[in-house]
Amino acid sequence: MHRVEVEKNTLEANGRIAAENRALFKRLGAFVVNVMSAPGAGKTSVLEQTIKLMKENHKIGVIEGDLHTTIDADRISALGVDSYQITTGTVCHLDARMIRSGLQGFNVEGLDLLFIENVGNLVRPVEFDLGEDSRVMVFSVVEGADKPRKYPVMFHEVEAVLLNKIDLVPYSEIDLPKLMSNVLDVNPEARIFPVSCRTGAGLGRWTKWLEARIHSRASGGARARSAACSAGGER
Ligand SMILES: Nc1nc2c(ncn2[C@@H]2O[C@H](COP(=O)(O)OP(=O)(O)OP(=O)(O)O)[C@@H](O)[C@H]2O)c(=O)[nH]1
Ligand SMILES: [Mg+2]
Repeated sequence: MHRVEVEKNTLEANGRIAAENRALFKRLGAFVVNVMSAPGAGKTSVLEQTIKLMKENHKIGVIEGDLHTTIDADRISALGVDSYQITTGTVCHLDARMIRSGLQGFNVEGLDLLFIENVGNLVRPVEFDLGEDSRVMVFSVVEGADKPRKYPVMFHEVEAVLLNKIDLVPYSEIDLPKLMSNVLDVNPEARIFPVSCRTGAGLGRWTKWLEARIHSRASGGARARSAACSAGGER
């Protein structure tokens, strides 16, 4: 019971800081996308490909969340895009306070698109509002068509699901139509983008949607979020 209270207070405090972050991002004119997934699904690869397609027309920055290394931030910097690494130690998600602290070392002014790559984890990141405008997730199709039903929370809480690594479909048992229908069962409003960072397939549709989403910002905004995981979930 006590643990439930602590969790509730933590999420409430997080929500207050997230609201401040959101107001700041809005004032500075940056559209913010929180990119989440299980480890290794392809978040950084999707960001690399997205940056290549969008950097000519958008001033982009990336905040990277990782347990220990700066590997992902280095991959982004190699593309000539400013990146900032937040290392979380043992914590399997970013929270609004970490983003606020990160903003002291990372200048968002002048950016029109800021990606935040969350720590690889399929459960915990979704509970923490960061002040983003949009939440998207990357899912590696080879993990299986049943996963949206087994781990529904993140699929339910995002606007878009990138089904990555479709180049591997011919070599796996994966039933792509079944996977897509399972995503829609959990979240009927989800935009689904089958993509491959290896071949580039599907990425144009994704970036087109994202551009339209940036332009419709005024009428959109972040989805209401609920702490759908029970208190005391893994960290
Ligand atoms: N075949 C194939 N491999 C991919 C694709 N996208 C990413 N990968 C590979 O998948 C592995 C993980 O990709 P990352 O982009 O590092 O994944 P991530 O989600 O950022 O990983 P973490 O940040 O560690 O959670 C790498 O070896 C990539 O080369 C894809 O579309 N097809
Ligand atoms: Mg990564």
